Amino acid sequence: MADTPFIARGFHSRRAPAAPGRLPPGQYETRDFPVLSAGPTPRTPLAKWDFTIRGVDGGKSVRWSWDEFNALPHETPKVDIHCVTKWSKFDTTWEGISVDTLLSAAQAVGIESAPYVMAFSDGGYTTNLPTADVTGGKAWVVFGYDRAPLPPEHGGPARLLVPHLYFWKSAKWVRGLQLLPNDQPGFWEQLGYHDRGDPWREQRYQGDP
Ligand SMILES: Nc1nc2c(c(=O)[nH]1)N[C@H]1C(S)=C(S)[C@@H](COP(=O)(O)O)O[C@H]1N2
Ligand SMILES: [Mo]
Repeated sequence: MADTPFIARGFHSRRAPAAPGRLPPGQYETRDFPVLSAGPTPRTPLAKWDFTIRGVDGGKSVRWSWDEFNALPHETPKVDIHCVTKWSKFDTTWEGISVDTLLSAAQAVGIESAPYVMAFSDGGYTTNLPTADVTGGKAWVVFGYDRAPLPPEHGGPARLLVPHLYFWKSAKWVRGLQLLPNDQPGFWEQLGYHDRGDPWREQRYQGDP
């Protein structure tokens, strides 16, 4: 973590305390990158990988092969991530495609926008999000981490990255987004986790504000 101007000179510790206001309530900073997976790590060969956005009606969809996906404009977000199990990791660096880019391409082929999305993954994991939480430069489908290909245990070949929400919303091994007219709970949300998962409001479980 970078030194910050808030820390008084002469205060020496091996790990600088988190910058004020940077750690959401109840979280601690870690420098490790823990692996949290509800099941085995799926291994889909890139030749069989694709990414699909499915419209609400079930009719129209748009699909990118691995090569087509990689040909979209890349972004390199540097963000803090927050797991509901209370670790936060600062300044993680990723490479991938903005969800804005993907949804614009979907609209360009006549797929109407919708208020909710369900991310779906190899292995059957799902997570639901309001479309407003994956647009406006807040979410990506990433295939690079720390200047290298995203390792399988962290969701490679590609995962969703929605850093402003708890990290369970960042579906690993993601294969697409289903657009939805109404909100529906995904995997952890059906098991009692909060529908939205804003770490700054400590929305961990159902019933939290
Ligand atoms: N497909 C899939 N995505 C997933 C999960 C999972 O079990 N399966 N776990 C979620 C949870 S609870 C967290 S905290 C993060 C963990 O990501 P990491 O293993 O890269 O730290 O992935 C999220 N995405
Ligand atoms: Mo998590």
